[in-house]
Amino acid sequence: HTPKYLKDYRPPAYWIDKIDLQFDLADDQTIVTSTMKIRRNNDVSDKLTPLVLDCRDLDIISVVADDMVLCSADYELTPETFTLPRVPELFVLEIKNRLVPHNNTALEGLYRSGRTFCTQCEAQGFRRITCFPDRPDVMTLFSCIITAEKKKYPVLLSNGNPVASGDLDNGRHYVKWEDPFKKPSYLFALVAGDLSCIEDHFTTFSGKNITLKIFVEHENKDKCSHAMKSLKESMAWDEERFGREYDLDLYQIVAVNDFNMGAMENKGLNIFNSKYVLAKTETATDTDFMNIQRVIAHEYFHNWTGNRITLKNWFQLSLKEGLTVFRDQEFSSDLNSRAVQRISDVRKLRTFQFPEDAGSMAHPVRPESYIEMNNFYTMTVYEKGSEVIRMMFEILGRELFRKGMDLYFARFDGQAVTTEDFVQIMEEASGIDLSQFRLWYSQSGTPRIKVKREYDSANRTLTIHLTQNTPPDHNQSEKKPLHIPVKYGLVSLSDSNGNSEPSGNSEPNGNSEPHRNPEQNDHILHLKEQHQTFTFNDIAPETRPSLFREFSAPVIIENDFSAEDLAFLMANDTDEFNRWDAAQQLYFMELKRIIGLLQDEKASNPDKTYNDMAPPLSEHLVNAFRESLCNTTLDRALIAQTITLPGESEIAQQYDPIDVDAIHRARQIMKQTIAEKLATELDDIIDLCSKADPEDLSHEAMADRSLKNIALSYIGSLDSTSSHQIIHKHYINAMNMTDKIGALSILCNSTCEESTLNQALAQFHLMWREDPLVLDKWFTVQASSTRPGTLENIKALTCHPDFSWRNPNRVRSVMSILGTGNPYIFHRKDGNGYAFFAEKIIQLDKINSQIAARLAGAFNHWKKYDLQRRTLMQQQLEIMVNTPDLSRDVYEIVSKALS
Ligand code: HT7
Ligand code: ZN
Repeated sequence: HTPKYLKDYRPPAYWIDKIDLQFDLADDQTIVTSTMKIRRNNDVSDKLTPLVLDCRDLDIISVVADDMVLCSADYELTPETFTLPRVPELFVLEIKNRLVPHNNTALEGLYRSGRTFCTQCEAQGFRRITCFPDRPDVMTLFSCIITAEKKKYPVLLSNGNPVASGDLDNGRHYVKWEDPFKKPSYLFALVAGDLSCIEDHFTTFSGKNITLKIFVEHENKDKCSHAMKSLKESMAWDEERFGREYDLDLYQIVAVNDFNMGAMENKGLNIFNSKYVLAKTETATDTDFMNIQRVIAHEYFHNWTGNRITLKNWFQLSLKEGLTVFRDQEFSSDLNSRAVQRISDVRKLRTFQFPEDAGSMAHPVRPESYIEMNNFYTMTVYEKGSEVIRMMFEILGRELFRKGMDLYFARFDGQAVTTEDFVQIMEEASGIDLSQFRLWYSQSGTPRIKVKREYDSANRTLTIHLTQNTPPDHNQSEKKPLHIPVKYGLVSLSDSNGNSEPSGNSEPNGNSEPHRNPEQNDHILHLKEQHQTFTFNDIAPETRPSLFREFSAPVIIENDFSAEDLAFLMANDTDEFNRWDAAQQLYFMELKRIIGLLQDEKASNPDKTYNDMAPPLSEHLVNAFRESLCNTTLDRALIAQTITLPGESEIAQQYDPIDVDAIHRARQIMKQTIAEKLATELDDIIDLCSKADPEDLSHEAMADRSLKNIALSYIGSLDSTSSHQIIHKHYINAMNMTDKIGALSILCNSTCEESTLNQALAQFHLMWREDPLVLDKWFTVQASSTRPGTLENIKALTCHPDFSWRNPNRVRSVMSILGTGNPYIFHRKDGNGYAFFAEKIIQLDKINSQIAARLAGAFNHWKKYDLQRRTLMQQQLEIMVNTPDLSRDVYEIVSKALS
């Protein structure tokens, strides 16, 4: 399990100019024949340089070099490499090997999902198919002939264009595919099965007609229209916003049920987790519809940012992922509500990336080492990577950023490049110095920004002191100050546009002008030093600064606002994101106060449980909440976001040690008190928002449903039969999946009678047991419950006939929910949550180590808990790390957690 280091990167010793693949598929085995045109890279190799190809547990049948049959003594085969000690400068190598796809439970390489054959090659799955330099900087022309029994596998797909097809003996047939674009092996794909196809067309801006095809199981043919619509929207948007046109005549998407991640951008043949393709309002929620639009777009955008321009090595992963996430976020913002999109993206960043950046797996956006590459498809690479691109967008401004992107596409098309190449292009296009900014790629951790205000009433000046500090970690013991763009406005009742120019000094010594480039966006302060001061002149008293508007940098902001300041900003800030954020800060402030009261009471009465305590909620919070809830001028989707309390994991980040039970109880008290005090207002909102057509997917209809369901969750938090009856009635009357699963989830978290809940769950199961994606939801709502007995129920769910350890969606629907979505149950004080979880990780590791490693991340923050929990988690980590034959994937996560 030795690490690979960025500093050890060397260009490849040999190039593969062309590879012709043949797959002979059968139920019991697949024979792969690969014919490669190999050329020495004379820049780095000579005739003594051996040819080393990657492979993983391959069963080699024959090897032929330039028509010479080789015997096993002519080459060296280890579980991970195939080596020819001496090779000519140019030659042809043919390797034949045998695969058994139905035994491939890792879902990497060639495997079966139900009756369909499919592949997953990113990051290093191609080496499980055949011997090859399986690295992204080896770009090759691919052709692929697939042969299979025609009746069972009428559809045979690969990348590029079909160039030949026909019938063979014994009921078999073949299709030959050629991809005209050179690509790295991670973008290779093959699919064979009995699938339905939905077809449409898109005409590009130069008038090219592109055929669009989505392949699904026959019974899902009626669930593809939203995915197709999203694909056409993505193609139009990329032309409009980035000038990018599609380059093949055919774009194919295949949906499969067994998939380790969300989707894969293989050239011309995207393979998707069916969760991100299939939807109709009866079976999919509004969130599912939004996610499908986003993921379809993300994979489509990779055609330029990832496929045409790819990676020099895997350390550069954020070059394609951070940039493509930025592009998909902008797409969703342009097509839907920008403010709601930003809020949801920031929530994701704060809930998942911030803790990752403060834990044992913390790494820079461009990591310097890895043991298992699959472990580095992280929130940091994707989400923080996107924030880094977004900051460049803010610093350069829209036009210069676009100029930089145009130059990037023109300069690097067809090449494998680095994040450094990207930053250099942005500098070249804009003339802006990004030397300090580059630190965002190499330094891990979330910067904390302290804000202090001073108002001088005699001179009417407002001075803002900003101090940045990034805590040291195992990546760097000392952190340097970063270049942080602070988008701002000043909010007062007299100046409601929220804009004012800073004057005075930004330098710590106080004698130079603020950094301002005329080409740059207005209203940005550039924080570059550890401490900087900005002074604004002619400022009315009672003016509040609105800083980091639209969350202009991925930082933790510690400001000096009072509850009154926050309520003011919540009501008056012109920046919709910051209005929402003011509400979140107000909730945090109050939650912290209640948690403190609970802990104090417990300290003086150790026998009491938190459930017996109920400190009162402050009046100002209820009032601010009422104002947001009843603001008839606001977008209802924004109201829904504003009245959503921070989750328990987000609250936990503010504590060391984390008091799981106090956090749970404080949030519960807040929810119940609001529900009691604002019952009438909540009821009115529920009525008002219940009128949307259940099939309507407009922003307004979705907004109504989101507000109704969050309002219902407040009602459902009350411990009264009448409130449970209201929720149950909504469950019964629900006419789409958003409302159905919304109500069922509230019931699962309520104190309603066991029989009411069981009846609802049984009815739901009976109705949907044939639909795997809906059944996942049934598992999820139960695993998310905080009712007593949930852990025992989760254990039972993993033994349910519909549960399978071989299906990642099903595993996630129970286990990921327990490990990351249900801290109150996972962190049960008796340690049973930990013991169960570790035992299942060890078992799952043998089936699918990638998914097992993801689950193991639930232990990454064990050092932040009380001594008893810490000890119990450490014990489980030690059991896991000492398990014989542990995979590289799980080993990396667990050993790093323990170190
Ligand atoms: N680029 C894709 C990554 C991916 C992946 C990585 C490891 C193992 C399985 C995988 N499936 C897909 C997804 C994306 O970011 O678009
Ligand atoms: Zn991606």
